[in-house]
Amino acid sequence: MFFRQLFEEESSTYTYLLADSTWRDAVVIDAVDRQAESIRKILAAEDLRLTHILETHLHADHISAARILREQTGAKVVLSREAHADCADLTVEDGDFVVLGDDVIRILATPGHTPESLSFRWHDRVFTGDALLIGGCGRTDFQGGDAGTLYDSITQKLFTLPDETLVYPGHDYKGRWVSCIGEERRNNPRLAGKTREEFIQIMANLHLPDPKMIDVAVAANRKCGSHLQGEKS
Ligand SMILES: N[C@@H](CCC(=O)N[C@@H](CS)C(=O)NCC(=O)O)C(=O)O
Ligand SMILES: [Fe+2]
Repeated sequence: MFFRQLFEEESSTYTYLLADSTWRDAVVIDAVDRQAESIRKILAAEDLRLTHILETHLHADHISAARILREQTGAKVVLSREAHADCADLTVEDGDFVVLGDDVIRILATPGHTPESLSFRWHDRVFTGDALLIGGCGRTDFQGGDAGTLYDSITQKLFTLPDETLVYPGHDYKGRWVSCIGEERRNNPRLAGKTREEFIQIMANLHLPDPKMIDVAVAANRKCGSHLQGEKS
């Protein structure tokens, strides 16, 4: 088992590289365009073959490296069916899986931050995108977000995983890298001891500024992100 967590500073995004050490097959989750070259270098240095490029959702705060990595490696871009993005090579829904070497990555539909938000479960860990963050959760005030739906996703799909399941989020803005389900279920201030109605109230009163890149990022990510330099869009 090979695992690497990368951090992209401008958008505070985590990218994950997972691989099967026997077969040398790899997948990447939420790759940022600015990091395409570092990802390619890691793959080469570790002698890994990228088979799938997974996106937890259509990001509003950065442009995906999915398209660049597909052009360089031939890997398949995987998005939720709910993304309605023609650029995807493979669309998935709740209960589907992606094969990685001898194992599978389970797809959990966790809508709410956006309708197409997915989480990915692999071995002892779950990659929650912007559904569940460490001590928080994704906002629900744009891109078709819905707080009640997010509450249901987190409490019914994520908090029902074993307590010791490691939680690897899509972002962290305070330097935290990993949590676990038990910790979030007991202590996440947005969710612990909160009813669905209380959660909806909390989410309605965050009043966060829009991400700086929202207009350009969502449009680009509908097309799987940036092209290699010099190619036409
Ligand atoms: N300041 C950041 C804001 C990023 C942002 O709003 N991120 C979304 C995820 S796409 C979120 O849910 N953030 C949760 C939070 O800030 O608590 C930017 O401009 O990019
Ligand atoms: Fe997001």
